[in-house]
Amino acid sequence: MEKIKTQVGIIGAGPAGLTLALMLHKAGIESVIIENRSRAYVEGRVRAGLLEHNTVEVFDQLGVAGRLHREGIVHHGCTIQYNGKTQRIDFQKFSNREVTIYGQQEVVKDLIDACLERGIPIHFETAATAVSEQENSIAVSFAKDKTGEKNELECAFVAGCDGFHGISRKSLPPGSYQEYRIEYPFSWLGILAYSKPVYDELIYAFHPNGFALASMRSKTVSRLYLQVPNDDKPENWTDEQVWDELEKRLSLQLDRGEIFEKSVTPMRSFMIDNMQNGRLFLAGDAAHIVPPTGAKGLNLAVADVYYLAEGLVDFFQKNDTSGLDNYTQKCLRRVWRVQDFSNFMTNLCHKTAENGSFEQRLQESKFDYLCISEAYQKTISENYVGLPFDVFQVAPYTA
Ligand code: FAS
Ligand code: PHB
Repeated sequence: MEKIKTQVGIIGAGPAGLTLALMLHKAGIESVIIENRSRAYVEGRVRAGLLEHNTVEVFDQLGVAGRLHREGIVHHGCTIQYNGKTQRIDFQKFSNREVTIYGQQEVVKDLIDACLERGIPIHFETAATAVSEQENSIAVSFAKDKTGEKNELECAFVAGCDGFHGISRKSLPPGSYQEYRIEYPFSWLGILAYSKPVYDELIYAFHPNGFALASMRSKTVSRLYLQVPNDDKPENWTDEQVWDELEKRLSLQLDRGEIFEKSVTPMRSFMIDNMQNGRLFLAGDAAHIVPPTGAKGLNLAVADVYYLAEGLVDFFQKNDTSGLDNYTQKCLRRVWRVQDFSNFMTNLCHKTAENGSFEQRLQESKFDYLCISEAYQKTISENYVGLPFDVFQVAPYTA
């Protein structure tokens, strides 16, 4: 049996776990990351693509944003389109903050490189199997190979950054949290293509056939999505059908390059209202999932670990537990805000009711108001680019 000791054990080498390890390292706090997939697998997983202003600032402070600034694409606005009519949301005018287009797999590569360069151990292909509180510590049991040999990581604290399907949320005591969940009646068919984006900024488009999103990864690679039924599969769509439907919904002629990645992602809102127990703290998708319409999943994971790192540093440097005691409360105010914004953007842009129905006409009226109201545009702008971390420091609203 292998026994490792460290100050903070981190389960998961996704954006949450990797960013937390680097934040702790910056404060001289040791951590060890346990990751059940291979390095190649986690670096190759195609997922998010948009970084909020806060996230880029965090990566700047960690000294891991060099390639991001060289290869990322800064956007000062986006377009929301309804049945072909467009309204630009001007981030510069309303928020004076920006977003950066930079694929999650590139983020993960940069963070893993930085962790390894700085001597932070990452155990790949190592599955955490259980978390158990000890008298003055907490332990993560892990399986390193198929022998099923029981190994242990003993720590002062564990960060459960193991995503929606990980073991951390399941390690919280039954009844210690309430679940909130919306399963949307549609999914996203996403493609990556060697295709020059024929638009400068992202386009979120409602069309009677359904939603489409035009994004990008570089000046030669496009990232595009279509709303599809939940039981749809990538193999149900030829490349030509994908391009035809995208052009119809976006009212655009696209550069029909080679499609090299096609996948279907279900849409859900999920969260729990307690993100900690004893020495275990959850962060990122382990505690919440948002529909990607608001481009928030990765960014919310970074916000969680920003607050968790603050609490852990205060503990180790000043023996002050207040940040850890209030961790859930601090995270949840932002989680609720992000859940609401992601749900709002999803309902604003997706086909959720029959054309001509009362619901669809109300949706159309929202877009009509968006076109005439700078207040509405500012609301979308400040949520989309990401509210500053300290904005929630004021006492929370209590009914
Ligand atoms: P992650 O899921 O990224 O990382 C968790 C890690 O823990 C994984 O590497 C996993 O292998 C590991 N793990 C799990 N169980 C373990 C165990 N028992 N032991 C050890 N390791 C374990 N967000 C957006 O903002 N925009 C998007 O367009 C978008 N598209 C998405 C598409 C898909 C298909 C998915 C699944 C998610 C998408 N997301 C998107 C959300 C996504 O980006 C997440 O929010 C982000 O990866 C969250 O990061 P983490 O919390 O670190 O979780
Ligand atoms: C992406 O580029 O993958 C992306 C951008 C914005 C979103 C969702 C996905 O809202």
